[in-house]
Order: sequence, then C-alpha cells, then structure tokens
Amino acid sequence: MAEAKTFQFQFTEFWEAQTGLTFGIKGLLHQETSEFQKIQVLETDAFGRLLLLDGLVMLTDRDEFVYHEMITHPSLCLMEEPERVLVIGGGDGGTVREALRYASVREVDLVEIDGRVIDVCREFFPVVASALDDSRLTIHVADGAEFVRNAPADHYDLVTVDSTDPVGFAEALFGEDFYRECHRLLKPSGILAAQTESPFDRSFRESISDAHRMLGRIFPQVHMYLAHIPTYPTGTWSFTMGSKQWNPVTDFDAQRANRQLAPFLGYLQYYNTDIHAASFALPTFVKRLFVGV
Ligand code: AG3
Repeated sequence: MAEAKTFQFQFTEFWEAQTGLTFGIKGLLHQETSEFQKIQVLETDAFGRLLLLDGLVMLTDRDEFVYHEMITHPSLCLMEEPERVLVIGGGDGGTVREALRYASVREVDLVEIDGRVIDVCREFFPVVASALDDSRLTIHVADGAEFVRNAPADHYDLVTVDSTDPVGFAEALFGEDFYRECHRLLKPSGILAAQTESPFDRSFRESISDAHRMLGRIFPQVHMYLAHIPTYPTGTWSFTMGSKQWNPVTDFDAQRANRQLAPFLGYLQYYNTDIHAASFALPTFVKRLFVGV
C-alpha cells in the first residue's frame, strides 16, 4: 500500500449536478459485473467498507445499522409474536439479521435477484451477512416481483422491500401490482415496510408520492417515517409502512415493545421506543409531498 500514501483516491456518489458525498478511498477490494449490475467493494478512510451497486451507495460498515434496524423494528415491534418475514432484495443480509433477532420469528424468506451480491457480502461484510446461515432462513435467488406473484396468501407478518433505487430491474418493486401482491401475502395484521428514498432529493419526490398514493389505495394505513443515514443521498432517508391493522403511532405499546427488545437491546444502535414515535413525526416539507395524494 505504499502507493496509497502518495495518491489520494476518492469516490463520490453525485446526488444532483456536482453535489454529492465524497469518500476517501484506501483501496478497491473487489470489482465485478454480474448478470445484473456492477458490484464494487471499497475500503474507505472513515466509514469502513463500502458496497456500491452500479455506482450507488448501498451500505457502509459504519452506518448500515441505521437502515437495517429501521426497515425492520418499527414494524416488528408493533406485533406481539411476529413469526414470518419476507425480505425482497437485501442480499447483503442486514435486514435478515435484524428480523432474526426475534425469538418468535421462525421463518424468514430472502428473495434476492443477484446471487453474486450475497456471495460478495458474505466475503467482505461478515457482520452484515452474519445471519445468512441461520437455520430459520431460506434464501431464494429469484426476481422479487415474480416471487410475490407465486407465494401463498395470508402467510407473512412482515414484508420488507429492501431494494435499490427505482430504476432498471428494481422499478417493478415500486409499482402498484407489486404492492397488491405484497398485501395479498400478508396476514390480516400484517405490515409492508419499504425503503422509499430521500424526500430531500428532488429526483425522488415523484416516486415517493407515487408510492404513497398507490399504497393508500391498497392499505387502510399508510405512514412514512424517517431516519438519518449519513452515507445515502442527502442523509435524510424515508421508509413507508403499509399496514392492514395497526396504526404505528397510536397502537404502539412502548412498554410491551421494550420487553420484546430486551433480549437484544444491547445489539441495537439506533432503534428504541423513543425513536419509534419520533420517526413518524414528519417535517412540513415532507408532509407537503402528500398534499392531494
Ligand atoms: N438499500 C439501498 C437504498 C438505496 C440507496 N440509494 C442510493 N445510494 N442512491 C439497500 C442496501 C441495504 N440493504
């Protein structure tokens, strides 16, 4: 690594025009083009390892916990004994790791279209991928949009959509047909939790209000919540919850949730019962995205 000291390498994910987030790069650990996308693993100077898919930041060692805790726990903590979870995308294993923390969860299906993402994450992100060998998990290397069309109705407590941005093959995972199938797979008390990009980024605003409108036609309860993810575009990230029964704020029992979290509270770094309520409080500019929706 003598050269690394003499050359300064950087990677930038541009958000808009020439504005973006730049990482100092110590080295390129892996690079390949799979059947679906370009997969790269870089060693950064301050955020540990960085996974890029087609040049977009998917996760870093240092802040992956925010995204993975927040795509799972707000939903699972609304349920008394969640048993079955479906993860669409999420081949890195982070979402699966969080869902499997619950002793009541006895079946998790992970549906990742690109098997190479799973292999690369096993090799380079052992903490994120740590639950991929759990006996309660079944890994399906398959297209999520097709999987949901063929899966049995009334089966899952939680379906999470842990996808990349709504471009190319991931676009189907932001469509109304897909959401309807997810609704069909859920039990009467089930919840769909999807990552829905940054409300601050102008290029995502339309897909956020579209997702909200579509989910509103399917689920009686649709609620957006936010988390701070430093390495994603703008750092303000949204998730959208479609719920068949529970209102995530008024039906939340913090005392009961704390008992449920107690066995693994020491592993959590972002989610807690105060964050639960706070994350559903939306800034005015975000609420305005839903005016007329
Ligand atoms: N989540 C990826 C979110 C999209 C990030 N977008 C971006 N950087 N433009 C999937 C990876 C975590 N399991």
